[in-house]
Amino acid sequence: AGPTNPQPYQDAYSGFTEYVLSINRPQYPSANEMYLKEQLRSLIDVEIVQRIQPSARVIPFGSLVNGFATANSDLDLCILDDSPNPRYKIKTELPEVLAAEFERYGFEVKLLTKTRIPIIKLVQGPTAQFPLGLAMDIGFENRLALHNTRLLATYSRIDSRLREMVLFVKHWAKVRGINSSYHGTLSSYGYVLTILHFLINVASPSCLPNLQHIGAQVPVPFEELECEGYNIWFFKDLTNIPPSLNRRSIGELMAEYFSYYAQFDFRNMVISIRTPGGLLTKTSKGWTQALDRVGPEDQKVRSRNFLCIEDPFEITHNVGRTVGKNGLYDIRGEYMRASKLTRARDPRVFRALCEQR
Ligand code: 3AT
Ligand code: MG
Repeated sequence: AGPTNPQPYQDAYSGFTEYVLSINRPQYPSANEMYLKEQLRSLIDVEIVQRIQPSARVIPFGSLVNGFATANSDLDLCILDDSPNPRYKIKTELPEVLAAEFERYGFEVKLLTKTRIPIIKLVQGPTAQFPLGLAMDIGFENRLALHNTRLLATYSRIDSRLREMVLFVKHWAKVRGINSSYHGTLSSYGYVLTILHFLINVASPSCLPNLQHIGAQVPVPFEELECEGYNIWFFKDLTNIPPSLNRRSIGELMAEYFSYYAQFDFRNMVISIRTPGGLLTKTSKGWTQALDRVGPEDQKVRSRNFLCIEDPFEITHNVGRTVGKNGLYDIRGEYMRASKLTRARDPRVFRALCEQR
């Protein structure tokens, strides 16, 4: 069953809600696109990966599964292997073997080994099925990503306003040039966490419960409790979650979201959706300076702490670590601009919100 939101929302921001939905509607992926992407995943799984490494499997994660996909969004895949003696070692040997194999299949291939986990980036040129081409990210043994995908998917099933806010913020951040972890700003995943913090802790009454804090801790199997040493438990019984008392429109929530982050204390605070209240200080996390560590290939990996968003499970990981000083300046600037434009409540003014920068 999809999300249920009982009554129509209050309508003070109806013009802005209409604008948000008019931006989102053309971006909803069609059922056909989702079907074709699943077929491609299956082909990669069965024909390519399992032929090379029979014990491996290819699992989708990210927006394709969490409900936040847009038309033409990339395909995030994860390769897992539970075998105690696999043909190729999954993190050190398999990536190279597979990269060569994907090239034989005509994909444009880039293998990244200096990242936290090895990643293969595949690009397929325009085809009849994907006229705009298709980008894929394939990670190896990225198990925590499967769990955070599930957490996001569960939140998106509780309240349909979350998905609309995510699609709009993703679009806004893309056209305003602040949605690229490769260029010193924030990934879509980071933006989703900012929205979750807002809906759980800031909106009043709150729109979403904190799934990592509600519900009796009834005995659950170990796989639901821990992954790679991190606590991954969250409340999954959606039938026991009452609808939110917050009936604000999508437009009003969006306006509140922008104004909250326009004033947010990025200098001192850490966004933490697992924590009651949703905030921690940088000092309490020890996230006060840039941290250099040595990566898997002896290269220096820099984690900056200008903008801090704690991963809901991997709590030592700052999802915003890619954001540099200029990136934070741009992101803050865009939040302030958005807040000002939406406050005008005049379509001639707020239409500028998603103008290409
Ligand atoms: P797009 O439609 O691709 O923009 P998306 O929802 O697929 O949005 P991302 O591509 O940013 O989101 O991320 C896909 C998944 O990858 C989400 C999360 O499981 C993982 N991920 C992305 N960025 C990070 C990060 N900085 N830290 C940890 N996990 C991340
Ligand atoms: Mg993605």
